[in-house]
Amino acid sequence: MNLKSRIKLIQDDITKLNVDAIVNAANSRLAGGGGVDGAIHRAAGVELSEACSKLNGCSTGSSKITSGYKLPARYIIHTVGPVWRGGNSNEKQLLESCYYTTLEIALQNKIKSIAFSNISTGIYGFPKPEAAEIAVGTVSSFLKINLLPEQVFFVCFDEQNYNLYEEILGIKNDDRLI
Ligand code: AR6
Repeated sequence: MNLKSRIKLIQDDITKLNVDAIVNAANSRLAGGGGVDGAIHRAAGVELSEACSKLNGCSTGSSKITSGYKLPARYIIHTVGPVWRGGNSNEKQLLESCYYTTLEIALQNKIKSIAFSNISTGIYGFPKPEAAEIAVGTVSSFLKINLLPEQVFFVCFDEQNYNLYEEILGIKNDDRLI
């Protein structure tokens, strides 16, 4: 499968997706919160909070895996994005590390399909254009040298992110999935 057919763009609620793993934009305590994290915790149920509380947190730029519990997805990979502090606090490298460490965990767990939320681009304030470039660049480099995951979905909730990814990925309107 060529690189282009392994990457898909969708505009949807990530909690609804029937994929092997979804990627949560978590905080370092893995304590649940607002945004996509809140939506995932609500949809997965209380067992997710119990599992997260046993993981000893997760540092910024790192990722940890749990079961998906009540979600259609089998796994959740929780990654902790950087808070945007103006751009001189290693934010770009840390965001790249979120995507990379998540993909490494996906590979170790033989995950075939994975859906990423737009890490750090909500409450954490990372500029969306730069975040989208980092997401697509890191995922593309990883897929070029690894057979798994076979399929990566970028899941955009807001129109601005969707349009940015559409442009970076060079997707025409007719290629839209929804
Ligand atoms: N499905 C897909 N994407 C979503 C959904 C959803 N249901 N809901 C929101 N988004 P954010 P962050 C998008 O704020 O910036 C939490 O409190 C949203 O449009 O969820 O990494 C955590 O506990 C945005 O583009 O994550 C942390 O404390 C993207 O998800 C903190 O927020 C990420 O926005 C993490 O902040």
